[in-house]
This record gives sequence, C-alpha cells and structure tokens, in this order.
Amino acid sequence: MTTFATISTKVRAGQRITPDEALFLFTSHDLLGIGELAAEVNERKNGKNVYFNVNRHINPTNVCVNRCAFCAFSRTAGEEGAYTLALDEICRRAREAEGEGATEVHIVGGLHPDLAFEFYEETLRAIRNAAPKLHIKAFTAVEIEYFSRISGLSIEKVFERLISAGLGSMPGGGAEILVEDVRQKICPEKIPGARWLEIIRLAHLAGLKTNATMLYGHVESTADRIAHMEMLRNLQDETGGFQAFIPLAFQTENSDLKLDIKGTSGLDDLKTLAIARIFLDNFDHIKAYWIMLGEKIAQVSLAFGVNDLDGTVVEEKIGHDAGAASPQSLSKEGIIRLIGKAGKVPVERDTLYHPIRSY
Ligand code: V47
Ligand code: SF4
Repeated sequence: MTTFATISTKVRAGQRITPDEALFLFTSHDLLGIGELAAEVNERKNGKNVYFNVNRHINPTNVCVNRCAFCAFSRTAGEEGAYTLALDEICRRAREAEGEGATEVHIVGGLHPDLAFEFYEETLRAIRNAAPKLHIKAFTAVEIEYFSRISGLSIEKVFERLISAGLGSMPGGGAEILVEDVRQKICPEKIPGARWLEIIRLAHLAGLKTNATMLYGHVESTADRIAHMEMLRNLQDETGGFQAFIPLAFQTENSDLKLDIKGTSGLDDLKTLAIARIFLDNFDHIKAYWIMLGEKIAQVSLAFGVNDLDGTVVEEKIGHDAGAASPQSLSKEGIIRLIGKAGKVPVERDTLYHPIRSY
C-alpha cells in the first residue's frame, strides 16, 4: 500500500516515484512533509545554490492566429491593442538590456498571419549585431512549428537556419497541459501535445537546450498534471535536453476561459513545485516564475525544492495582461535579497546554467 512513508523511503534511496505515487502526494495534506522531501532532493542536486539571471523579455507581436482561450495577451490583426514591434525597437531594447548588464533576451510572440519566416531570422541577426554579448533564448515549439508551416521548410531546416542566425536555446512555453482532451478545452487551435514533444525532441537533437512549462490551475485535474510531467520525464530520459521545469500558475483576468476561480492557491503552488521536484528526478532545475506566483510564494518555494527564480524580466506582458499582481521587473539586488533572506546562496547564472557570480 502506498503511504507517505513508502514514498519518502523510495525518494531518499534515490528511486523514481510512479505516477500513482505522485497522485498520492497531490491528495495528501502533508504539505510540510512533501516540501521537506522535495527540499532534500533539491539539496542533493544543487546544495544551497539558488540561480537567477539578468534577462529581458521582448514580445515582438501579440497578433496571433491561435487565440487560445486562456491567453489574455493575444489579439487578432487589426483589433484594438494589437501591436507588432519594428525591428529597430526590438534592437533598441536588446541593446539597452545589454547595457544594463543582461546576459539573455527571452523572445516569444504570437503567430502572426503576415510575417514571413525571414522576419524571424532577420530579428535574430539584428539582435546579434546590436547586442553581441546577449544569449538569445527564443521561440516556443508552437512558433517553430508555425515557421515550418509558413516557410514550407522541415523542422530540422528551420532549426538549422535559426541557429545560424543566432538562436542559442529555447524557452519552455506552449506546453500548457500536454494531455489532448485538456488542450481541446483551453487551446484547440494549438499544436497537439505529441507534436510539441516531437518538436522539442528535434530541438534537443539539433543541440538546443530548452525548458518545459506547465500551465496549471484551470480545467485540468491533478492526474493531467502528472501525465504531463510523465511525458516530459520520458523525453528527458531520451534526450537530456531540458534544463528547467517551470509550472506557470494560471492568471485568470481577461481570459475567455470562464472559470469560477480567482487563480491558484499558495498551497497548490507550493505542492505543485514540490511534487515536480520529486517526480522529475531527471530535471536539474525547478524554476519558480515569480511573475505568475508573486514574489512571496516564489521566495517560500525555495524551501520546497525550487532552485531557480528566473530573472529580472524587465517588461512582462503575458501574465500581466491576464492580471498578474507581481511587478513588471525585479532588480538584481531585489532577487539577491529575496534568495539571501531564505538562507540560500544567490548565484547569477547564464542561460545555460554556467555560474557568473555568487553573492
Ligand atoms: O505558453 C499564457 C503561459 C507561456 C497565461 O522557459 C499564461 O524560461 C499564466 O513559457 N496565466 C509563455 N500563464 C511564458 C513562458 C515562460 C515564461 C518564463 C520563463 C520561461 C522559460 C518560459 O505563458 C505560455 C502559456 O503557457 N500563459 N497565458 C495566463 N493567463
Ligand atoms: Fe497565441 Fe501563444 Fe497566446 Fe496561444 S498562448 S493565443 S499561441 S500567443
């Protein structure tokens, strides 16, 4: 019979837990027990180090043909609030970020009906010229698949061209919940979960590191969350190309998903991060994205198995268009303070987790 004790014995012996055992943890009310176990697993992997980076998000356009039901960021072309940044403006923001000490730009946007694949290649080249020291982490698997569709090029060729234009790695967006019947409810136009996994597999084979996200706290069940994480764990066994797992707490405002909730609870946030740390035994990094969680839960999560707080971000649109109450940006000093006060060692990292400096 599964009990918390049988699970913790397994985890302490370095054994993998099953989906049923992860489900058991979700039904348990022993939040502190789960957190302690997750913290132990994390400390084995990362010691007291908690990573952050100095980065800037740029979203070149919010015009998107998909219009996922949960997404408050996207617009239809011509609709009020629709925008597309000029290349000059994208470069200006990248240059400014580099000047302020950023090491990364994080670029994702909508699936624009009129921009050609060459625009995205040009964007990468222009950023590389304008701010050569920045690592460019860009495009979700959903965008990559769209580039292949609009250009007629294979996924492999799309990667080859983007890498040669300056692409350094990929963020983990677009995964949502990989289970198909959930996708049908929240993002029916988006590529199927199996296709997301296949594109990420090809990214890893092309030598790109990626992250993986999970949008939770909407219509999915805890069993769906575990199924999602199991698919990621299996792919990671095969490729080893994932860096961080990032659960994204659903922000409810301005969404077409009419749910009777006002967002996730702090308890669910902490449990989800801790169970991810325990279940995803082949992921080195579990990231608390403070934009969606708020700074306070993100800080507390450092005692629940989390070892990464993302970055300074500077200007965030996706979560804030959906009502996120967190600030737009955290200063480097602010992040260092947050981590230090939690009794951990703040380590500034680059995108590929090479340490830059400990504080
Ligand atoms: O895929 C959209 C999510 C993602 C909402 O890899 C929402 O380092 C919450 O992937 N409430 C994009 N989430 C952001 C993303 C990301 C962010 C930070 C770091 C990294 C990384 C990746 O945002 C989308 C979608 O899952 N999202 N709308 C919303 N209302
Ligand atoms: Fe478009 Fe991404 Fe928003 Fe979906 S989540 S509508 S694909 S921008």
